[in-house]
Amino acid sequence: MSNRDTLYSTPIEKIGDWVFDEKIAKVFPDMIQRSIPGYSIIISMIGTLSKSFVTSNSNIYDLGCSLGAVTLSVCYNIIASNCTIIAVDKSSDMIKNCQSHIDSIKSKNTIIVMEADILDVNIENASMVVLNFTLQFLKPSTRLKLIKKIWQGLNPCGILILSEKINFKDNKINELISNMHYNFKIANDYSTLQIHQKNKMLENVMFTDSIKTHKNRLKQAGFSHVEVWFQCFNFCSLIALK
Ligand code: GEK
Repeated sequence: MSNRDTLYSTPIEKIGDWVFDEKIAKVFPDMIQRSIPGYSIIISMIGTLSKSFVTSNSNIYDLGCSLGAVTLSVCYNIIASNCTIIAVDKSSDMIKNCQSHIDSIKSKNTIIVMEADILDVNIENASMVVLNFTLQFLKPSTRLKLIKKIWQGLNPCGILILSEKINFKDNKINELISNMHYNFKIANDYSTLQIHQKNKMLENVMFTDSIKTHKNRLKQAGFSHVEVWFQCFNFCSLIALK
């Protein structure tokens, strides 16, 4: 049972930057469900995609795995045999909790949980790589290099799934869709104060791109086929095929 996210519901005197620490790890499943429209659909569809794309004797990477939701979805759905799922996160609190989830399940495939910066991880023999709401937390100047590394580490016909919060160049649309997301969080029982304080904390930590920027970067890195397969408000998920 996930703990209810009541963080930042009282006024904070000095608002600092967002950190993926123990407090966040404890409430993470509830927080992400109530904050990202379509999160559970994306998680279950990644599992479905793994049935078609994961090949036997290959690696699957869950980059920025948090508590391992993608890893578990893939693990339960893979049809191929002798696969290794590598779940990576640089937050030690996320990794601790992720490891204990993984330890509590039975898997016919190998799962490696790794505390590391995804910029430092080798990608090799991969049939599927997932960046589920992680790229947005990387410095924009490092993103192309990471996507190129993923492209190089993917086997022919391999897939990258990239889910992100996005922005829109049209200011009117950007405001309208941001309001739709705000109303989604209000409907999910977050207060105006919580939303405001969290947004402030994320200001120097999360930088969104437009769909066009994502597509151009994926193409520049070498991906031949790139498309959005899911979008709800200012959240989307893309597939990129090698
Ligand atoms: C899910 N994918 O539940 N290296 C490794 N990890 C990083 C890095 C980095 N450079 N930067 C950020 N992270 C998950 C949700 S959450 C999304 C991903 C969110 C990690 C960070 O520690 C955090 O756990 C995760 O990326 C982002 O499907 O909270 O909106």
